[in-house]
Amino acid sequence: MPRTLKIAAAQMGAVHFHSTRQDTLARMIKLLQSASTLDAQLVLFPEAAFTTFFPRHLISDHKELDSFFEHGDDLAGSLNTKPLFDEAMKLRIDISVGFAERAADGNGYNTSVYYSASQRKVIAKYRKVHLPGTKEPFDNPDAVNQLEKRYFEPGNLGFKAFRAPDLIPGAQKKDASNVRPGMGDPIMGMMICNDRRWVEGWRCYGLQGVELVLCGYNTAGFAPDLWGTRKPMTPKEAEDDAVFHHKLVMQSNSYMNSCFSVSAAKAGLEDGKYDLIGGSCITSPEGHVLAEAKTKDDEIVFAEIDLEDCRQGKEKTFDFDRHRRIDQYVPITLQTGIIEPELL
Ligand code: CDT
Repeated sequence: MPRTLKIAAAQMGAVHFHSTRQDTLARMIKLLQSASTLDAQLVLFPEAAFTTFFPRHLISDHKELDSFFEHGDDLAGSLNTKPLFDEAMKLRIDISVGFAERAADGNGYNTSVYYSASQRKVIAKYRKVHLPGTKEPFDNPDAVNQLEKRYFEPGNLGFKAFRAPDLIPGAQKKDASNVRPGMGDPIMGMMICNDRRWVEGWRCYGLQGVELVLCGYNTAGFAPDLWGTRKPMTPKEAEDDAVFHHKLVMQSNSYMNSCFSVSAAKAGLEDGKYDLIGGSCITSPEGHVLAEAKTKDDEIVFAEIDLEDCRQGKEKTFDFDRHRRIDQYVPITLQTGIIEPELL
């Protein structure tokens, strides 16, 4: 039985250090409205969508730093962000959106939430596990910094898949007779930017039968102090490579976990000098790109997908239950860094 879903990535162009919250929010609402003209049921916004990607800046003033964070637990009810959720409710579109979270205990997290329009509430929350970059800025004053380890704690909510209700008519519920895999409400998982490069998170979701992975990102096009680039590399070559690697991980991990994925970039030239890649895309369980961004500006990337297409991979090539050999994977959870074999 087909289980179709109309999904969209809301790619955002540059958001500058001094862009106002109101302007950025207005752009997000406009994107949501244009996704609505395509009958999108779910729209994904980028990582840290409401502001510029502030971790590239060393900000020592507490008040200034805090202005980039959302406070309190109720994103859908907070003044800065509420209009986006109100619009989603009005248009009956589920949204997933990334933001900097200041938790009640004072810790910062790089977070995303999933808001169900039919439930009128946030039904799932994820905190970014893999924080790239450094705690201290580089000595080189021209370097692009990525101070996520300074501003955020590593996510502590795990990779917890969840079901999104009321998107698929006739989806099987808990109390149904004859319950079968692949007949219920869509199974989704969130990750944020750098997480997409790590197979472990994908596999955690794969092991929960994930059907759609949502990933917002801010990826520098040219940051030689951060990226392990081949040298010499022009900014254009580095950016092409960064887009290639982005799509590579979305396509290959979708394939290996028999799921769709949608990714949404914050792109473009921020503050006239920080270049972020575009490349927002939707990929299939066979690893194909179904739709992708053509610009580095505000743009909707849309596809109609059939979650039923996840079944053949989950039941054949990647039938985990029949083919995985966990006794042979021990180092994966016992070891972080590399331990080379002894020298000959
Ligand atoms: N935002 C984010 O996680 N960006 C990283 C840049 C990596 S820099 C070492 C990314 O993986 O795209």
